[in-house]
Amino acid sequence: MTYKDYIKWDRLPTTWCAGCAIGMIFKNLAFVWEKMNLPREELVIVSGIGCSGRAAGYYDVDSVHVTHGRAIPVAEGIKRANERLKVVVFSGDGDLVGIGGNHFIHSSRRDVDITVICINNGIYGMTGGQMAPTTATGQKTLTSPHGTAFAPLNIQALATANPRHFYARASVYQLNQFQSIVREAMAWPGFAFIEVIAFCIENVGRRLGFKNGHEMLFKIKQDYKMNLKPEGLLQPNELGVVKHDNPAR
Ligand SMILES: Cc1ncc(C[n+]2csc(CCOP(=O)(O)OP(=O)(O)O)c2C)c(N)n1
Ligand SMILES: [Mg+2]
Repeated sequence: MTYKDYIKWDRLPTTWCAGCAIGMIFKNLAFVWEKMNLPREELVIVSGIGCSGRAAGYYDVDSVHVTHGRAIPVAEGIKRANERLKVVVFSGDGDLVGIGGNHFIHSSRRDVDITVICINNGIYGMTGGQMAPTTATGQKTLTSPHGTAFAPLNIQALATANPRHFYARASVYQLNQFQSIVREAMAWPGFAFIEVIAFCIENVGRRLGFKNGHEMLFKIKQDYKMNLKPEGLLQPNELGVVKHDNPAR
């Protein structure tokens, strides 16, 4: 098996804009499955609606592209029906922690054994760049032309609220780290949530003065640092894994 076996090449080119972050994450995920030597028939991908949510249709494995916000409960249902499957959710921040936020907190509470990969570009990308619950305070968007006054949702706090948890923050720049986190998450026997810091050039970046996706990628490089052994939670600018396996914490 190579990473190429997990991708529907006849569906390419993808719908993603030139310079988009999603394709890099999409491809690196397939690299991980190649390293795991994971049989395609043991893998299921579930995506919701959004640019990130298009991934389900591009992987050459059993996949479901569900209604907006419902990727996590559908993934939970698949896993509960067939425990042998590796079930991976690949979707956006708006989908998973905006409209789907309630499912996120309850599936994590039930600690169902799935891996959730949340492409956090801090925006509703597909619909044109509207402010999302993840948009940084002060950021200008289509629907917050003077900068949003609100604080972004603290995903880490929600994901680590339960005694047993696995939360990781990765980025589209640090892709080797992303790969090792995915391996760890897929081996974790419980709900594993990976927030991948990404960007959207066409519907956010250009309004902010970025010339291309490359410039946004390097902004992530500057803004985020790895913390391989966090004591407690990650700082907002840190990437790493926060996990706790002992229910009697
Ligand atoms: C029930 C419902 N409400 C709203 C929409 C419109 N809609 C489509 S994609 C989207 C946001 C997607 O944002 P995100 O999940 O962050 O994905 P991105 O496009 O940024 O990758 C919205 C609000 C919809 N399709 N269905
Ligand atoms: Mg988004």
